[in-house]
Amino acid sequence: MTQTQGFATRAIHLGHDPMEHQGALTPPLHLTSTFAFDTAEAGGEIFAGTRAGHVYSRISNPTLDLLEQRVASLEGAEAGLALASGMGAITSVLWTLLAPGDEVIVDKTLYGCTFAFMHHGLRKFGITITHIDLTDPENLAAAMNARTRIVYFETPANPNMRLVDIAAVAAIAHQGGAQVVVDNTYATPYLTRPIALGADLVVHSATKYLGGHGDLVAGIVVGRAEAIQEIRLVGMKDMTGAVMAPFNAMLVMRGLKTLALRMDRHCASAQIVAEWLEGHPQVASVQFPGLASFSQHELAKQQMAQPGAMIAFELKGGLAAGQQMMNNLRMIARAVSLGDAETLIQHPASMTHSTYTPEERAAHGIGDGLIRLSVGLEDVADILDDLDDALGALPAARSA
Ligand code: 4LM
Repeated sequence: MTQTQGFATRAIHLGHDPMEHQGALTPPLHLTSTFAFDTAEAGGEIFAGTRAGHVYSRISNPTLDLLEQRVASLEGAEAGLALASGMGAITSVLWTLLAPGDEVIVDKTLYGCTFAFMHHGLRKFGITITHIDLTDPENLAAAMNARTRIVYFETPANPNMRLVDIAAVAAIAHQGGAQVVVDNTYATPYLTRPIALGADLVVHSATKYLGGHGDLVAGIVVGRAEAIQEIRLVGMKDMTGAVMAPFNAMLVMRGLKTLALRMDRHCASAQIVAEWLEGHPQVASVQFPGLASFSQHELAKQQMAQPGAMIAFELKGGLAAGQQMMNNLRMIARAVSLGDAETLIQHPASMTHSTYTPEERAAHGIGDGLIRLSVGLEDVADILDDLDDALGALPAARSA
């Protein structure tokens, strides 16, 4: 298996030769906490890092190892590390890289728990969190200073779909000596590969598209081998302990096999749904990178192979109409998370982003009336039908 093979091929085959495993086509699941050493001396050498081998599954495990190789390859990175959750990945990375007195510069909008970790976690330990509008990379040049260690952002951002120009931001961050960490959960490596654009580390909630079936919680970080080893041995092993369970690694690998296929369908359906929503009389605005009306449509075309499958929209009737519409739905699930086969809808202000105060939400561009839709893999006609009935039953539509 070589890196020159295609994305889907590597997602299915990379790193596993059935003939090395008694012909087992599916990689074995290593359900073991610990690993026996041939001799006491060999154990000591594995601990010291002078001999290859596994010690204990809070540090490494062959099943996780394969998943790490596959995601690293798909992201175009040297190495990967599998963690218990997206938050496990984010916290392990930042605890490893930061010290009191350091500064992290972040975009205005972040997933609610990432925002909470930075504001309520890192800040308690003397780390400065500075939000700037990274949609204009020039703002970074003005904000960088000697204490800036990390520039961190999501693109597209959860929940309001802001995009950040990874190459432009990475160039400025590196000039100032900072590392760039990108949360690529929304785009997946099938749509965007931040490492090739200059990012140092890429984090994922593998709970979402990588797993793809809504049956697990998992995280991944990829980057240069040396940096990943440090995050493994410092952040994950000794600080968070947030290791992924081998069974979940197995499920994420099953999900990866269809990532390309699923993303094609997710994206095609989301384009149809976004255009349909934009034309609906009850809808005030739609944020979706694939719409010509999207303010960063050009950047989306340049940086994303396809526009993704997350849509943010507001109704003319605001929050009350949004909640009523959500309650009217029959098939689309009222649920947080994203990237599942099922279409999911949620209200960020009262759900995923309730970790922000109302004032913070206002300052960070998260509208109270904003509704977030994760377009699933059902027949798109059924998704539209459900939305049409739910919107059509709203009072203003009836009187119109
Ligand atoms: C949600 N999101 O939005 P774990 N990074 C991004 C995310 O959207 C999330 C995480 C990290 C949602 C969960 C309820 C961009 C999560 C955190 O949930 O720890 O795997 O990932 O609905």
